[in-house]
Amino acid sequence: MGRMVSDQLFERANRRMPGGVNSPVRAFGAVGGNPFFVERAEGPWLYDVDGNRYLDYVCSWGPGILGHAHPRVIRAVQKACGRGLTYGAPTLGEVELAERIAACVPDVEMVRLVSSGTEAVMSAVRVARGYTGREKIIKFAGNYHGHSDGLLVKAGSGLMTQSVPDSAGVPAGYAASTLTAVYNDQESVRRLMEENPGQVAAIVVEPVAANMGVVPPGAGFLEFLREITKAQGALLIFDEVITGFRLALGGATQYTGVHADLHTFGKIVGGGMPLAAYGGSRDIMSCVAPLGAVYQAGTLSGNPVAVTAGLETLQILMEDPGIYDRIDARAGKLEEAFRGRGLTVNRAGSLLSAFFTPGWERREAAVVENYEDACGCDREAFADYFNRMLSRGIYVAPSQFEAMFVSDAHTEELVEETCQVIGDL
Ligand code: KE4
Repeated sequence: MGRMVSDQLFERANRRMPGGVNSPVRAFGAVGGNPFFVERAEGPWLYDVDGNRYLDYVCSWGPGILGHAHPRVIRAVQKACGRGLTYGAPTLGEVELAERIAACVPDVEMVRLVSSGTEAVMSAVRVARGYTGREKIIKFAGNYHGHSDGLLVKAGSGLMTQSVPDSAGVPAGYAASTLTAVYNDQESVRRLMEENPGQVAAIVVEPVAANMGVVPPGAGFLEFLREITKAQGALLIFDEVITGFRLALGGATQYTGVHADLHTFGKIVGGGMPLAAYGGSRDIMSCVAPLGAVYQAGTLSGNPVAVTAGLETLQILMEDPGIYDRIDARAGKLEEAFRGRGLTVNRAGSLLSAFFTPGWERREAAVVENYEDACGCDREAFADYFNRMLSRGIYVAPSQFEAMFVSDAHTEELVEETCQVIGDL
């Protein structure tokens, strides 16, 4: 089927919204053509306005670990809506969600609910600065932590997709307080710490990078970050907006064994609704207003409908932790299929990326361990792969620098079919 209605909608959208979208990477800029407009989603499927159906490996960029429109989550949200959409006052649900996050992630004794991953990471960095009294932060090239000014430096995700790692409009002063290291390169971190003694408030890191494509931490890398931050009096912030409740119920710490001072969450924790969170020890989180001097607030923070979606999602995951074994195994099948095509694949649990590294056509072995490796990939080859998959009804992220997500709704049969398509590409 064609995509005539989507094309018409995209034309209308472009008249009223920059790029016709509300988030850049959705515009298909890196892969050509126009994006399809979604009418509804269910389980592993997206249905567009022209009646096409796609097997969805984007899962809304991560929240959809249970698949779309999980019946229990929908029922809970429908009931919550009947009690009103927002109160701007404390609710039982917020207490229960804070308790549930703390039960899953032992580093988190206290948590603050916010409305987006950007807000969560921006706030966690402010807490680290307030707690340490220091200004500078270290991030990693290719890591993406949302679009707050100080973190749009050498960022991944849509900025890499558009080849603009540093956004316009960010005052030089902000960028000056953000130091950039090389992911998986301990020396690059050590050098920045030595050049800025006593000035680094925190290292913020994606414990498994997923915004330059998936790049897992090399052996000892996270352990090194934990040691050097402790030795230097800086905090370690795990940005778990993607990895939280994705790699395991306990997120990156359960998956890697490495602890952090602050964790940020998004996507899954909100069950697909606008809800995110940041948290850490009682000592550190006591800095946050109204308890402490670090101000952070939000009209819709802890929104009762979003909290309901998050609570029900985490409840389902806690009742059936076997989900993680299932989605990890299915992602492993996809990994095998991509390797069978001679592609370099990075995978962490149910997160994976196939890279079109230089020489991929000749099946030349390559590794992608950092931003520079990822930047060297063949974007045209990726675009061709994306469109060939889409033409076979399989929707992967429209960017080499995003992850492929597997949900519990992706059955073994559907994954097997996908592997066939990958094999025939
Ligand atoms: P949001 O503000 O988009 O909810 O979260 C920002 C964020 C923070 N930290 C990490 C590790 C993230 O991956 C993100 C957002 N992820 C992108 C996709 N890689 C969101 C998709 C988009 O920008 O449209």
